[in-house]
Amino acid sequence: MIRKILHIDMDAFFVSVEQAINPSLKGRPVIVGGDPKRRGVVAAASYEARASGVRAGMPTAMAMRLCPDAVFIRGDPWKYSLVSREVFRILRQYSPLVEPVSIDEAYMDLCGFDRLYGPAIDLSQKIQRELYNRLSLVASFGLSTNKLVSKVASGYGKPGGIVEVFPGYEASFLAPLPIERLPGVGKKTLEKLRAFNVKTIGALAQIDVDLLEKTFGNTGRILHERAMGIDRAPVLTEEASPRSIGREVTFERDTLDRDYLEQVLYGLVEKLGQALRRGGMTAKTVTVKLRYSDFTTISRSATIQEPTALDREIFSVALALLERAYTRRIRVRLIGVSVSNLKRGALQLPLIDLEGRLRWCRLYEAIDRIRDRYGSSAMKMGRVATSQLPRLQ
Ligand code: TTP
Ligand code: MG
Repeated sequence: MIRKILHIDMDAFFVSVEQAINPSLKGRPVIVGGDPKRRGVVAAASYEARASGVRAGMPTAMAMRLCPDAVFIRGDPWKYSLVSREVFRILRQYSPLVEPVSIDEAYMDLCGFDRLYGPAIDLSQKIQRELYNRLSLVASFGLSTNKLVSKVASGYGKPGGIVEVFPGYEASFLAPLPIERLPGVGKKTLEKLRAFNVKTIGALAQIDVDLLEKTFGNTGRILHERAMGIDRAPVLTEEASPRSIGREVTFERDTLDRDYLEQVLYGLVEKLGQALRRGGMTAKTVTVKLRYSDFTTISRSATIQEPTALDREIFSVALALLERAYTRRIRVRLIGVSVSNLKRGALQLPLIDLEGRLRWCRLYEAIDRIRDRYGSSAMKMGRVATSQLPRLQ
């Protein structure tokens, strides 16, 4: 069976996100990177800035000299990773067979998709349009029988292109391209190949395999195959998300103290929020469980409109649920909270109210980092800061 593999790579990704949020930046030279005064480097440059020679990885100070008209923006990784997750969410609407490669790059296995969506090229156009309409982002697409050729093809079509290489034409598509365009060819290999006077992928494909094996060992054979446009690697999807995540605690002594229950609930929600963010997931349903001292157990659930990974949003629902669950005036022995209806992917955009939510995301991310480093007691939010809490699992 002939495979159909799509490679997607967003154009000038960090810059495009900034332009989506602030459309007045569109069409202008824009550089996203680290502080020039602190020896920061360029992370992304718009194609207009690239025309002046600006490239990713170059010192920001040098980029500003090359392109003095450029608008410079300090990068904000949180913002880009949120938008990235939204991109992946859109891709996964079409197929679960999505392999994320980097923040702005993915493979999709479209085998057998023509029955559902028609020719793969039409589907690519549809996805490209959707990314633009929903997120104001432009992506380039490469389509072929394998990952290697599709990746080269998407790069070939930048910016904004869709390039399809038909089955049987893999080697001839690659042949005229310079060897540095062949993915997986590192600096050292490049140097050695130059010493062989090999400049194009086609020239590499013509070198005797045994000679390549003698020079590069096992890599030689792989190199030869790749130069011929052969790549059997499958598209690897991420492991499936869990169905739910829960945290609960049984008190050493049963309690009637309502404030205390709220504080413990908050502590549990913090753990959930952190687990969600770590897994790159959001949740739509929150459930609170109470067990009374007579072992009767009651749980209450609610589903919210916007999926979330933010403690404060989960907590406001959990608190209302506690209200509904805590109806008897007898002691409580256990409290638990869980989230379900999980999805991999970012908080819902629209980009308009992105900023407010982003501020919270950044705050929680900073807290997650501090806790990763110093333990969970290193940082407590107001509600749980002062009281003695049981140890939470
Ligand atoms: P790339 O896909 O390599 O670059 P790009 O999306 O900016 O431009 P294009 O694909 O159109 O050529 O990288 C994706 C993002 O990753 C990029 O926008 C910024 C970030 N990045 C860095 O932070 N540092 C780097 O050195 C590179 C190459 C990228
Ligand atoms: Mg890109």
